[in-house]
Amino acid sequence: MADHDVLIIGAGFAGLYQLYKMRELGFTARVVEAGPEVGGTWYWNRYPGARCDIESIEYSYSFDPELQREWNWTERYAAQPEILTYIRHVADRYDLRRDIDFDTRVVAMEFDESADEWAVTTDDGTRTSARFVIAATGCLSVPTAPHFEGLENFAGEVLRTWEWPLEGADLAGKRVAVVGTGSSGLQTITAIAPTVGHLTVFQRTPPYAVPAQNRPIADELAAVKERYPEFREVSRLTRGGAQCGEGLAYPPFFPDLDTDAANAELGRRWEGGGLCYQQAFYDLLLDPEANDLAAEYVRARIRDKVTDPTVAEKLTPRSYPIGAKRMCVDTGYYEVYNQDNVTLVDLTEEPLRRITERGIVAGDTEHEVDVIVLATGFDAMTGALDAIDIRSGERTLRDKWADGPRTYLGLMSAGFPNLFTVTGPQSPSVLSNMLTSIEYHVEWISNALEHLRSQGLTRMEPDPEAEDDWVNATNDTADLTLFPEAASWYMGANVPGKRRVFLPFVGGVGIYKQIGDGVAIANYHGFECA
Ligand code: FAD
Ligand code: N01
Repeated sequence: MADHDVLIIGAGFAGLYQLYKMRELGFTARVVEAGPEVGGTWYWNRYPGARCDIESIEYSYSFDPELQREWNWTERYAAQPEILTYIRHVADRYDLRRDIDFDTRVVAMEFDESADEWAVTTDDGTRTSARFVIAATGCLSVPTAPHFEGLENFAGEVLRTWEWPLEGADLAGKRVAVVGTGSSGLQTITAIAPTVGHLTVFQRTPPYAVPAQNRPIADELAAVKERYPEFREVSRLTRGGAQCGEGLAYPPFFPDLDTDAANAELGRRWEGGGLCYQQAFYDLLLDPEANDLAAEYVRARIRDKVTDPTVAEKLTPRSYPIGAKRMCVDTGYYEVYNQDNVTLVDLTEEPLRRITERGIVAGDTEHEVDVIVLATGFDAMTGALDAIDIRSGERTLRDKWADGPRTYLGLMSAGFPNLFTVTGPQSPSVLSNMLTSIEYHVEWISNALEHLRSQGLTRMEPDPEAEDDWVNATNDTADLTLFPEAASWYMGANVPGKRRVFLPFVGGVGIYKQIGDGVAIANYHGFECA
């Protein structure tokens, strides 16, 4: 008999809700969390300026009507401390901590065919067993941490956005370098530029950033609270798991608009703020012409904002379609480059050669700094699972996924019974409001476990054919889009040696829900249950 019905790995948004559901259904469950606190992403990423890019009204749990009625978000896009406070509140409100082992990392798991259970080993050498394991390990929880020659010789301080010091960092008056201009770099740069002595930004690929138009949201929140349950129902059926203020209405198709109307739509989205800019045209990531116009609109805004035309040009993305890498949401990012104390180094012109005791050498120039901030990103979607030695029979999951992940619905992988992944690869996950996708997966998995129990069954795994079909469907649909044209983390392109495969399911949250619901209703079609 296994020690637990369910072992959950990770105590971020996903793991906490999964624990709540398991308890509600009467399963014995234990959570193992590598960190010392709940929060996952929002515990680790404490860098200055960290905040969400999905509106707080939507980037929060919906499972408890009282929780969403009582909680008051202060801003349209909540900052990291507020989100972490919220997650801690959730952990305390439902008394979740008593079933969590903190500071404990799962390092290995082996499936026991004779007992239909997993033997799980943690980094303190403890072994435990569970009938089911649910990996709530996060899509962006393992840094790539690229090797920079000489980093160990640097005499100053090295900070990493993904494990910012708990006590914070005093950067006032210092010479600071930031390497990386994705969302983490961009938020850090914007937040620290006013107070550092000198800021040198090392940019390899410029992002497309749209204004957040962040603001207090007391009135908006009160209005949504009046109809929160219906509001959430709508979000679950949208493409991105959030509404962009427009419910289920489809964005216009680009060919239906003349150039003036298309530009007006882009202007409206730009003024509205946030990632909803990508919703300007339904086919923005399908039609190269639509994409070019949307990209050009942003390029023109960069030229408006940045006074030095040479710097503006360096900041202008031209090498990939807009939206094909995760867009950034900014609050004064481009304006930072008008400050006298900020220098931009374009690494495509002056490659980063090495790090010395004094600073960073790019091209022929040594940039002397006191602090280096690395904002270089994550081994997305598969990194946390690859980091665990997951074995079933003769195979490891790592080997099975060497040429790209293979899953059915992003929930399970054939040959690895009783192992579920929350927001796993080939599910909408990172292309959506993650809270919508997390809740959907947690509820789907919970219903599946209840189904097995009600039938007296102990084992579930995908039928290999159903898995093949899903893998082909996810790859084929991604190939219809412009996503594969960018060297993005969506494609695994930011990790040397990682197979380039589009990792999430591109078909949208609403369609995915209909497929997932249909599979469950059809007696878990495509799964073998025994
Ligand atoms: P995580 O929050 O990543 O939690 C996973 C947990 O698992 C971690 O605490 C980790 O320590 C633990 N873990 C991993 N492996 C092991 C192991 N082997 N043993 C034990 N523990 C393990 N998404 C959005 O939709 N909107 C946003 O605005 C947004 N902003 C983001 C901002 C940042 C800075 C980052 C990095 C990501 C952002 N995301 C956003 C994505 C974000 O990761 C998800 O929204 C969400 O927080 C993920 O929750 P999770 O519980 O699935 O994973
Ligand atoms: O990581 P990234 P991130 N030398 O991979 C550069 C979410 N998130 O942590 O583009 C020099 O986007 C790299 O350059 P290039 C969100 O989903 C959300 O910023 O590969 N540079 C890039 O500029 C996001 O997409 C928020 O050429 C190197 C940067 O480092 C995801 O997390 C905030 C390099 C990495 O950017 C990841 O974001 C933060 C090298 N060797 C995160 N290696 C919100 O706003 C990498 N780079 C909600």
